[in-house]
Amino acid sequence: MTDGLTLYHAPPSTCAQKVRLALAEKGLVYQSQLIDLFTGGQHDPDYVKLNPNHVVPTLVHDGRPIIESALICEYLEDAFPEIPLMPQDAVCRHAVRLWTQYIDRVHAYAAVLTFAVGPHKMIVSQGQAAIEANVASVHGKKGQAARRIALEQGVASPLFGEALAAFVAMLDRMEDALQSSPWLANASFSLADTAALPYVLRLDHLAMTPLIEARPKVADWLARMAARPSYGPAITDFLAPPLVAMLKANGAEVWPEIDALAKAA
Ligand SMILES: N[C@@H](CCC(=O)N[C@@H](CS)C(=O)NCC(=O)O)C(=O)O
Repeated sequence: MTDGLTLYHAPPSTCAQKVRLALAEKGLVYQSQLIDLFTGGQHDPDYVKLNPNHVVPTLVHDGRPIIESALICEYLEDAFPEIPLMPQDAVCRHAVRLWTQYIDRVHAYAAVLTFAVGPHKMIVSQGQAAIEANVASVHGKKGQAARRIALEQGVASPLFGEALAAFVAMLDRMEDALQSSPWLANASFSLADTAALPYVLRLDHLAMTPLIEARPKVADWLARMAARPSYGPAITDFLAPPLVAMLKANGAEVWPEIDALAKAA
């Protein structure tokens, strides 16, 4: 039992999933503090003192806040090296970091991909006030503008096309890497794999599963990730089946448009 670890997170957040996977892989026990992103918990002044970027996750270790999901995972590796998620060799460590940095760039498209498809119908059906409230819940003008486009234009927006292209490129890069090794960065499982999983999973939850199935190495990797003991406590235990069903149903409705865009990407 590890005293002193508290994770401020949200169940479906990709960045939170990434950190929960690293915690579970390392067998670390933590206190869970859920932040409701839909009601603006990330803007609570007490939370902003921990994470001035108004986002989840934040890990607090013995009173010290640690932010940025990729860096939280590296911090866990430094502070709790007993079960390593980084290789020993410097070249291999660099290979892992190339992946985690790349996945951070893909993350920049995750909100547009999600909100143009998943909760899109629910929010739009509630009218303009609901759209405005959702846009206002995002921190920063750039993020707000992207959210507005995702909600007002959905999968028809060029921004959605850009986000989809980024995710398809990620799958292609993964398929390529997995030709020569069982895990993304090297022969051994690492923080590269825990970083990528939430984004592949997000595609599945948005009913874009055929994009994964078209890449057999990625599909096999995903099945192996889901079979690891970390998957239950980090992912399944935090997935609300009705939310996933809603995301999948809405994704399935727009799949023909998405399929056409992905083929053109
Ligand atoms: N670079 C940050 C990104 C964190 C991030 O974007 N978190 C999202 C959830 S995955 C969030 O808290 N969004 C709240 C909002 O947009 O208002 C990290 O890796 O921790």
